[in-house]
Amino acid sequence: MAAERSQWKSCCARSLGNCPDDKYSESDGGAKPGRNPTEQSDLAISRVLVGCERTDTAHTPRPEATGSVCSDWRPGWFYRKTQKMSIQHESYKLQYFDVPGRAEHIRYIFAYAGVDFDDVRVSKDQWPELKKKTPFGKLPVLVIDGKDVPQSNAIARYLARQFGLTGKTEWDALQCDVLVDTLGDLQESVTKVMKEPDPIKREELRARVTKEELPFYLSKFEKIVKDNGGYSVGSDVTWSDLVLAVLLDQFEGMYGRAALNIYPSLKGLKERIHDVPNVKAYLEKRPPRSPLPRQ
Ligand SMILES: N[C@@H](CCC(=O)N[C@@H](CS)C(=O)NCC(=O)O)C(=O)O
Repeated sequence: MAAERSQWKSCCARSLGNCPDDKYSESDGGAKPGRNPTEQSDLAISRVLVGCERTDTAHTPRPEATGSVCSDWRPGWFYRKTQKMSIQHESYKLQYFDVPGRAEHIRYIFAYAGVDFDDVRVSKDQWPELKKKTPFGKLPVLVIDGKDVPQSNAIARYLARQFGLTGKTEWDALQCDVLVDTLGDLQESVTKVMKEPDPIKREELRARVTKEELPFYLSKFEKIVKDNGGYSVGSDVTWSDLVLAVLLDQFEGMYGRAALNIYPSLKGLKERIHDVPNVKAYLEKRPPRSPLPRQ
């Protein structure tokens, strides 16, 4: 039941409000003082289920679906409307250091989906105490309704499923995982360069990554995104687009804004993601970087 509910939550979030066919407003159900959370969820869900439904989404249509299709779906709905749903379902506190590192894609997923989360940036001084309380002594940890969840990509994948960002089919979801893991391989090489303490070795590493690994991976990603008409998977935004946007942003930070000119599809994807109002708002309020605590 829980899985079914969350699936519907994502699906419905896309079509809630802003939809010309949606005859139901926020006040028809959902969060109200005096209602317990379960009642709120059920009311919220049943409200949207009878509202408007997309049939071209990643989500299996409910068996009793009436076939009511929203006449004017636009990507913008998704990130604007999930916020309301999330308030009625889960509370999120993301604990990580004040750097992009292994949490930036999680922050992008929240931002893109328009879901509120507590973006806790743990300082060097706070870390030793907090470390003892984390499940495996590492961050990020996402606290979901009071429960600690470690592992960045497990967290990101879970949220992507919750917010309908894993594509239309299981195959799409698999492709997202493949791309995210491949981006992780590239990220690891880039991180190695940044972490190398010996300046001579760092330059050697940097030269190798710049000349070999980055062009190897980026040209492949460029082709994939070009072939998919601007998306890394399928024909809609998925969490792998968001992970890619984070990495491309980092790439531009390292090599300058012109560096992406030879990868026009990747550049376009990154710019589109960064132009999404919720992502833009997150980027504008994102605090400046501070160093990672020593490990
Ligand atoms: N596989 C884990 C790795 C987590 C990890 O290595 N976290 C580092 C920061 S990127 C950390 O917590 N370092 C501090 C420490 O180990 O004390 C994930 O992806 O979440």
